[in-house]
Amino acid sequence: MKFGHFDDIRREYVIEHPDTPLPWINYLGCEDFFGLISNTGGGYCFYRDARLRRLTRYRYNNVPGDCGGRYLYLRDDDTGAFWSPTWQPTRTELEAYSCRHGMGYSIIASQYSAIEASVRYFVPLGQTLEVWQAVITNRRSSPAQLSLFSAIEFCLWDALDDASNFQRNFNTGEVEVEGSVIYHKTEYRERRDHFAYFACSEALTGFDTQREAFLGAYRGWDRPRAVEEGKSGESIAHGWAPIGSHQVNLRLQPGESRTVTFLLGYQENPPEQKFDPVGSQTLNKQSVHPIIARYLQPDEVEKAFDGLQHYWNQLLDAFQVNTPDEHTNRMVNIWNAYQCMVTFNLSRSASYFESGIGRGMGFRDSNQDLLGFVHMIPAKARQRILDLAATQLPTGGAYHQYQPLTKRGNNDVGGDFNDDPLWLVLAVSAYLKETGEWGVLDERVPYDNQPGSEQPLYEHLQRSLRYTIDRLGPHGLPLIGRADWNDCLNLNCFSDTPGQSFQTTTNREGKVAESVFIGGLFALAANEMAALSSRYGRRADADFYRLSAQKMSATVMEHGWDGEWFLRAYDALGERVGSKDCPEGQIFIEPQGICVLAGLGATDGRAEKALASVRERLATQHGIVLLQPAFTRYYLNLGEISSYPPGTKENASVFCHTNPWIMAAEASLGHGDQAYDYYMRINPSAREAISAVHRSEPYVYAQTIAGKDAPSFGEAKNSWLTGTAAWNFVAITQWILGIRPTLDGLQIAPAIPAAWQGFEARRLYRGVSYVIRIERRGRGNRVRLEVNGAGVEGNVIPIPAVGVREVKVTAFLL
Ligand code: BGC
Ligand code: IFM
Repeated sequence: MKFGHFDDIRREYVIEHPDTPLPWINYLGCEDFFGLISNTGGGYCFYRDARLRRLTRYRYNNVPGDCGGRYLYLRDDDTGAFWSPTWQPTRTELEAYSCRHGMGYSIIASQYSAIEASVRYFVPLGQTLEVWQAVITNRRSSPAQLSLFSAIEFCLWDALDDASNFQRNFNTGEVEVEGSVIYHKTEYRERRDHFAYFACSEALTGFDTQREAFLGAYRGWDRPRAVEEGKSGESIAHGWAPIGSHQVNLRLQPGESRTVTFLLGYQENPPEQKFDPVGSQTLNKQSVHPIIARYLQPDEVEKAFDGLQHYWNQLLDAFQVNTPDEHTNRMVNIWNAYQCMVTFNLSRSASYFESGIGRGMGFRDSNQDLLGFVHMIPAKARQRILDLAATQLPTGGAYHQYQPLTKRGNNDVGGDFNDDPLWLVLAVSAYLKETGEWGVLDERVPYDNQPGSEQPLYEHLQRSLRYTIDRLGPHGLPLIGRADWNDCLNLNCFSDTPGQSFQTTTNREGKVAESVFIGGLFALAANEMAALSSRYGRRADADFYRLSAQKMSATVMEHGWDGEWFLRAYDALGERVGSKDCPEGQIFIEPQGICVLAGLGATDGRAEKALASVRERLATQHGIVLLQPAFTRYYLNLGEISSYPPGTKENASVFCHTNPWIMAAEASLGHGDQAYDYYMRINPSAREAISAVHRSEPYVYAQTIAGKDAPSFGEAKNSWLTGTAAWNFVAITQWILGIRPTLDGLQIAPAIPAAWQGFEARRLYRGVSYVIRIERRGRGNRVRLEVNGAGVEGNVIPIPAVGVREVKVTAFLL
């Protein structure tokens, strides 16, 4: 069953039923002001930091679900009937409903009692406000007398405190109302720093700012007293729960439309004002008057909307393909790239699964996310790299997370995730392959943000690799530390309290756990570093890293091979993890993907064998599960991974982030059909037809799909903020379609399905527009390139200065 359809021309997903299995959301904003918006108007917004500058309140575990958002109510003043044009919160059965989620905007339209309403929500570029533009049309044959009410609930800024510190917070709330603008000024006495405003384009019939006055005691958002009675309470909040609600009367003739605009914004005062202890307590309202006046004008709203569309078109146009498959096209051209940008903006902070108060920016996550957006925003990717490197520790290790507002590393979840530093090497390598901007390696960056500790980025990368080399275990494999990519594989834990075991890193008998996965990752990163070093004029370093990669590869082949696949690890007692000898968890996906990608087993058939084992043991119709057999009980020596029920999360779900490693590995061996088959199994658009099973949004990837051991096999969870976005983009564009940036130019090495005769792509690369046409001519394992009509040796297009390059590729593929 489907709940909507894709509109690829408008780059939108159109939801046709409000009661989707889960709220299907979108993101507003792409700079400093962000909003999450569901298909029924739910969600919240914040300025930069979802925890510390939360404008509106949202209750994750609310009943009914997804209640709290950007609400409008229409009331027929002749009959007293009222409804919500976004369906929530009244959930009145509508005559028509659609929600168009687009690139940075959502439009929710509906009809009830022959009154049509369409509300467009977006954040203008360069502004810290969201626009809700409502167009109300009377489709009746008689005049309609309507009241339109708005309603939002303010959050008292720090979302964690807001949800817990009631003894204080029930006293602090303050507002001001001036004309059609409601100001939220809680905290202003103390900080004189920031405030929020909620403006309306019309003269008001009434307003409310105190929640209980608007709702009525013991009522919910579905039946506010003010709406039921058609009369606002003119309430001014003193403490308790400040809200913003406008009431506007509309008399519409048959066929007549009216546009009513609301602005919900954030304003920050200049530093002089906030740090002056005896400064004025007067709200700096005049600072936002011009902004409000501007965006209440429909032509300004239109201009801003056009600007937003132009911004997204430009980003997405950096890479467009036309393949024989519509699911591939729309994911590559639109949604996968869009999701990569959302992970750039939000990291893992705020989604319908991440509360916005829990997590900062992950070191590992942000480095990997970069692989998916570097081609769209190279300059911002560069800054991200420098920010990340500045949190690196002098040992080469990393804080696992840092705070977006301060850009400082934090120890909230502890450290010692021993894979962390290696991802920085892969991120920088991806940046250099994309841009060729070698100057970045000379940038002086501090360690742990400590002034005076600055060293060139190149040295940071060296320390990243050194970190692994300095931490090898009994088999010569890298020590895993607290965990590697798999946060829940906690092998150094022998606490006797199962619930706490993953927090300890003690080991017994002098043995410490080792990770085969980090071995593979190190080989991959060290080879990348060797390539960077030699082009950077450091020949001796290049030799060292090449040798280090070879040594590590040999160690993995000797101690990390289990006969039919790569082992996962050795636990702290030196026992094999991910081996045929284990009672459960005999094979894990991660080392199969990363080791093959690092070139391990390429010449002796072991890479082929490892991938064949994945096919036989891990692949399912809903994707490749993380391990088999799933853990059916808790294992003290494995930690959190075995705390999950079988088939969920790290315990044998289809952990989507890892699937593209296998796709890329298959493609690297020339197995186009197999790589593409895996790609399609988790492609959200291809799964749209089974939305009742998949349940999450069909336009973005989710972190997991329940594995075959789970009762809900096939159900996706934790959509949007996941490394799955970046890695799938890499797998399809660089490995299957084979358009791969390298240090020497764009390489064309497709591994496409046998049924495809070819495809076309447009790729902006180092300022040059490439128009690439690939045609399959026969079997083999090579391509012939013609660039602007002239034949070129090999499969890498030499880098020209500027211009347009027509590239004809004749492919002879397996
Ligand atoms: C979760 C893991 C997740 C990790 C992220 C853990 O608490 O259970 O699934 O990967 O947090 O850091
Ligand atoms: O690798 C991690 C990631 O950093 C956070 N989410 C889960 C992944 C696997 O544990």
